[in-house]
Amino acid sequence: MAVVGPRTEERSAALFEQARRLIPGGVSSPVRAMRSVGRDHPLFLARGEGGWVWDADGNRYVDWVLSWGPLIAGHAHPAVVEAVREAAGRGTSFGAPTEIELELAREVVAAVPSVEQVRFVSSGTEAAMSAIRLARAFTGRDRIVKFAGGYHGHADALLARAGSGLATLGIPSSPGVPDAVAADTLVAEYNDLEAVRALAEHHGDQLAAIIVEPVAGNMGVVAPAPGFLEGLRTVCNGTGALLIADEVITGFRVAYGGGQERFAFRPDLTCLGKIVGGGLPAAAFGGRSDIMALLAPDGDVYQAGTLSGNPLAMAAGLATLRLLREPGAYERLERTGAALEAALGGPGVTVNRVGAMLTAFHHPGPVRSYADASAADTSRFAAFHAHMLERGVALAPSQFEAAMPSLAHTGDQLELTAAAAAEFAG
Ligand code: KE4
Repeated sequence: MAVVGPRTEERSAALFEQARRLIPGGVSSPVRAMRSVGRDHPLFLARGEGGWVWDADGNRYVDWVLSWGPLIAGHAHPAVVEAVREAAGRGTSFGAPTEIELELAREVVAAVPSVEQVRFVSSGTEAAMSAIRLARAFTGRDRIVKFAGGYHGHADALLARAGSGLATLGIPSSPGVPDAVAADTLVAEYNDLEAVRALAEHHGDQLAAIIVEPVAGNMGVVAPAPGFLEGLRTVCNGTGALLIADEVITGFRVAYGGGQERFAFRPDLTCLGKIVGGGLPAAAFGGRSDIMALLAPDGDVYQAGTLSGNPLAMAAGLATLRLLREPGAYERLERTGAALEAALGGPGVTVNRVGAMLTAFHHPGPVRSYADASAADTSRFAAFHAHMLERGVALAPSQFEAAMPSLAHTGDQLELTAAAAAEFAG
């Protein structure tokens, strides 16, 4: 349906009024509410194709959100849609092992350097929650270290000073998390290796794991400082804690083998999500076989899921990874990422980019930590976001999220984005 006449959001607004009576905040995930960019209602989206998305009023946008990362092949890629359609015709779920699940497990183990065994779950939250439980069981310890502005899903243990929606909404830590649980979660500043060493000095023999995004994506994009990831590996070796790489965003995005391939470090456990499910609900955690062996039914660490390894999600994930294995895929992602970086850059803007994930901070720069990111001008970002929407460009509705270039984005879409951003800069 093409938009005729002036741009309107009437249908989104009407749908939102209905939704908020039935769904808290009218959304199934807080960041979608678009509150931090000063809007009184979110956009209801209706259809996507490649790098384009249409809202319920028929407005078309270049989509740099792409469902927060899974759609690295773009919306409704024919190969992905056909794979899902074909799988659905054989049944949507069995609650039993399937050959297609084994096929994706084989692909993940082959792709991610440190993963010797992998288990599928239905969300990144489940992946991170399960990896933490496994690390606590393996080490017999309780304390974990996460990083301020790091987001690993909404499991109790991982919500202390988290990023993404909590940073967006200014929620320091969620109510409802028992003090006893929060007490075992230690928080350091991303890229501050000395702070981690100090925590290890004090808590070393109680430390089960350090969980880190190889490239921070939930404070906005902040790259690991030289030596930071290797330094965490050394701290873990010294204390007996496990290093967990949360590659839910970076997995298959910054390299086919994720951040651990791009930055050449070796975690003990890895969380995957988003791209591995190709836009359907699938995620995974994996790593050293001696650790994964503790999982039921072989071991006693319980973790389960009705829809884990869902065949449709496996099909979408396999089709997406197949597209990423095509020659030139990562060169194309790099080119598109660089072009978007140039398009969004400008006076008073610092663009942090690693491959096909980037954030344009409305901040003079540099932005190398959560403290730096938190000093960004979120009001100016909100004005920029609104300006770009008006001109048909959809950015993540938060300064503390990442833009997600894909294989589907075109030169025309980049030019549209650059022209709209240049107009804002004036
Ligand atoms: P999910 O439970 O949302 O599938 O994954 C949680 C998660 C874990 N680890 C990392 C590094 C993540 O980025 C995420 C989820 N990312 C957010 C956006 N940055 C999802 C968007 C939302 O919460 O609606």
